[in-house]
Parts: sequence; C-alpha cells; structure tokens
Amino acid sequence: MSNVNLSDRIPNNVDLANDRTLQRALEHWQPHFLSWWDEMGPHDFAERDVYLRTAVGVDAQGWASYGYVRMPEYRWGIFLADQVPDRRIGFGDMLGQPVWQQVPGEFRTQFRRLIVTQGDTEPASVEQQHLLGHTCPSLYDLRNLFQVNVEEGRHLWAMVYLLHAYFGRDGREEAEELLARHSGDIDKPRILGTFNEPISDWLSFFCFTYFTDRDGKYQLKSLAESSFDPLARTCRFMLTEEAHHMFVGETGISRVIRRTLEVMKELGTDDPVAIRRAGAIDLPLLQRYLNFWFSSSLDLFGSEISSNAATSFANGIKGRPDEAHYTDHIAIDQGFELEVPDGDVGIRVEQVPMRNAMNEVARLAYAKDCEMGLKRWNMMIGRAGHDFVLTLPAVRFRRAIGSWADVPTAPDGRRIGATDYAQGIGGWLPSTADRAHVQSLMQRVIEPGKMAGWVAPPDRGINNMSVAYEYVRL
Ligand code: BYC
Ligand code: FE
Ligand code: FE
Repeated sequence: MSNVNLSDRIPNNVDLANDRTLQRALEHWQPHFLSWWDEMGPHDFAERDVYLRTAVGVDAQGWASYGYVRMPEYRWGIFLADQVPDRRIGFGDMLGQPVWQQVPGEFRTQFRRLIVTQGDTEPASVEQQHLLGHTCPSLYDLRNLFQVNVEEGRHLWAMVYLLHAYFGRDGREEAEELLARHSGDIDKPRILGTFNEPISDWLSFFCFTYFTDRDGKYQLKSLAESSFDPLARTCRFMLTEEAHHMFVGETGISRVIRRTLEVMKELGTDDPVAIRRAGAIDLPLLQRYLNFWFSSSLDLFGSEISSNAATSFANGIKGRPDEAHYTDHIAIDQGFELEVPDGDVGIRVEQVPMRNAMNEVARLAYAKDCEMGLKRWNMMIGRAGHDFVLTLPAVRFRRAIGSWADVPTAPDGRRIGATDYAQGIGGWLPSTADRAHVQSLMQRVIEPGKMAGWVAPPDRGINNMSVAYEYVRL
C-alpha cells in the first residue's frame, strides 16, 4: 500500500489503475496543470537540474528520495497516508461513529468549498513566487524555493484528486478553476487575501514560509481530523511536506538576523542607516515585515464568530488542530470568552458558544506556535548583547476579516483613533524605503557555497550534503 510506482503516468498509492474513469479524468487535467506550471511556475528554470526530494511512499522511514530533477519532470502524484483501521469520528455530534469513505450528500457543498479553498492556496503560492529564482541569495536557497514550489504543486494535486474522485462533474469544473484563478489577478484573483499579496523579495518569501505556510499547517491539522477519511489521509501526508516549508522560513529569518548581528558587531552600531549602507537588513525593518505577514496570515483563519465553523465542527467536517489534545470533543455546552470592540475605543468580553469560536481557537493555537521562532531569534539578539526585542503584533492588529476588521489598533492591541492609526501605520508596516532597500539587496548569487551579503550561510546543507553542494545546475 505504502509504495508508489513512480513510472506510472500519475504516481499514486490510491490504486488509480483500477479506476479507469477517474484515471482518464486526471490524465485529462494533467496537461492543463503542466501548462499552468510552464506559464505560472518558476520563471526560466525549466531546463535546469535541481536537487529535489520526491515522495516515493508515505511511511515515516522512506517517503523521500533525493536526486537531480528538472522541475517539469517532477513526479507530482497522489499520496494518502495509510488508512487507520476502524477509524472513528473524533468530534462533533457524530462522535464515535465510523468515518466516511464517501462524502455524505448533505455535506457535499461544505466539503467542496473547504477543499476548493485549500486547493486554491497551493498554486497561488507558486504564482506569488514566480520570479524569485532570479534573485536567489545562494544555490542552496534557490533549491529550497523550488522544493517548496514543487510540493505546493503536489498539494494542488492532492485537492484535485479529491475533487475528481468524490465530486463528479462539479469537482472536475472546480479543478479547472483552480488553474484559472491567479494570484493578484484583478478579474479572477485567488480566494483568500494573503495569496494575492506579491512576494517579490526573499525576505517576504522567508516571512511567508514562516507565517503563511504555518497557517497551512494549522488548517491541514484541522482537516486531518475530518470524518471524510480520504480528506484526512491526504492532509496527514501533506503535513509531512509542510514541515520543510516552515523550516525554510524559520532558518531563513534566523540567517538574516545572524548576518545583521555580524554587521552590527563589525560596525559597532545599531544605526539602521549604517546597517543598510553595509548591505544588511536592520532589525526594525525585519519587525515591520513580521507585522505585515503575521497580521495578513491571521485573517486566513476566518471570522472569530463563525456559524460556518460551528456547522463544520458539529457535522464532523473540520475539527480543531490537534483535536486529541482536548478532553471534550463535543464542545456543545462550553463557552469562549472573546474580546470584541465596544463603542469607539472600548473592548468588551463576549461569551460565544465554543463551536462558533473554532476559527479563533485555531488562530490562537497558531499564534502561539508563531511565538516559538521569535523566542529563538530574541535569544540570538540578546546573546549578541543587544536589547532589541522582536515581537508579534496583537492578533487584532490590522485585521481585514472578523470582529476586528478595520478597527484601528496599535501593534500592542490598544484601540486607537483613526487619525492615530493613519499616522502610525506607515511606521508599523514596511515603508516604500524599506521595500526599496530590500529590493536593492536582491542580487543573485549562484556560485556554489557563496551567500548574498544580507544573509548568513545555513548551518548545514540538504540531505547531509555540504552547503557548497551544487544544488541547482545552472
Ligand atoms: N480572505 O465564517 P467565516 C496553505 C471568507 S494556507 C478572503 O469567517 P469560515 C498554504 C470565507 O471564505 C491554508 N475571504 O469563515 C500556505 C467566507 O466566505 P463565504 C489554507 C475570507 O467559513 C502557504 C467568509 O469570509 N487552507 O495551505 O469559517 C503556501 C466568512 O467566513 C478570508 C484553508 O483555508 C480571507 N482571509 O472560513 C501554500 C482551509 N477568510 O463562504 C499553501 C480551508 C474568510 O461567506 N478553508 N473568508 O463566501 C477554510 O477552512 C475556511 O474557508 C476558512 C474560514 C479557514 C478560510
Ligand atoms: Fe501546501
Ligand atoms: Fe507549504
């Protein structure tokens, strides 16, 4: 079951060869995917050999194989984590009943919407990163970008498989639409806000993989609890790939900080102007990038009070991340204390039925996870003898979705007047000058082992190879 035949036209562990109709439908979609990749995927590197890992099975030991691959020849396939025998519904009104191998008709619309929303983010991120290869700070980083890109492409395959296999004609139509919407397109944008933001520099890429891929982790954890077993199994396997994406973000930001600290030491100053002149990224600039990407990613969890979330939980469609960590999986007579805006400047606590607050429960678990990197980064800064502290803004800062949408708050969560907000926001988010500085650093470095001047080398290479390995043959 676990092993996958990579010579199949569509590698899979779902016995595709024995479902000719489904196989034909996916083989019909495959060339559409490939021409989308050709047009919207990494610009200009189609002919290059890239040292990539490819999924070859789904067991913990040997799921990945490493080797040189040209990206258009990457073996995108369909991999579901192994079925858990006698798996039972883990939450909601049907707790304890057997999970579903088919989508119950009454929940079809909700499932389709969730799968389409999830599926939409995957190709969106590839589109956002379309041009980054041209300005890579090293071959090591270039390879990591492409690894993330091919795996997001595979995540699209994961959702398209579900749409084709379980949603008939509308599923096939949705699969086409996943290739027709485009990030930032005025007429046909991607569904969720963050996935229409440009990622035109590598600092944004590191922030995106730290914050936005981590939203992916939490959403996938929620969907991995689903009673619709094929969805749960797909998401469980996707989570194993997601870990590397967040690694790229966390180590990327760490390396930026390490380099900045070196420059601060060499110059004997923390003056941003001097640091910029020396070709590095000052910590206040980094803070503004963190503010931007964290607040944008928080919106991806939806509204604090959501009847959609309550219905999904009640019906066993979408659980909480790490549902097993809770004791009460029905959550029918629990409440959640939510801080909401009150009048012009106040805040009051509102009692919300727990099920309606499930988006917020997931968001808070996510925010806590985001703190871990900041702790590590602040330790580095402290150890270098500086008292600068990076912080995450409050979860209600700069929100565009939910109870705090368009409510002016300072990064520390204080409510402020609209004028103060308008005056402050320029200093809380990356300014035009910040972006121009970062952009000016984006000079491509492609000599094996060499790094751009704004980022320190990684501690180690990929798959036990040295940092100086030729990760992409140009
Ligand atoms: N932008 O009751 P509400 C990843 C919509 S990232 C625009 O508040 P609900 C990845 C919402 O659709 C993980 N619209 O929320 C990372 C709804 O619209 P309708 C992606 C938004 O229903 C990096 C309305 O507002 N996975 O994998 O609980 C690289 C009110 O809905 C936004 C998922 O999102 C927004 N930010 O939905 C690559 C999981 N937020 O129906 C990949 C699947 C909400 O009224 N999706 N809306 O027209 C879901 O679970 C849910 O759709 C949401 C929240 C989490 C988005
Ligand atoms: Fe993904
Ligand atoms: Fe990801």
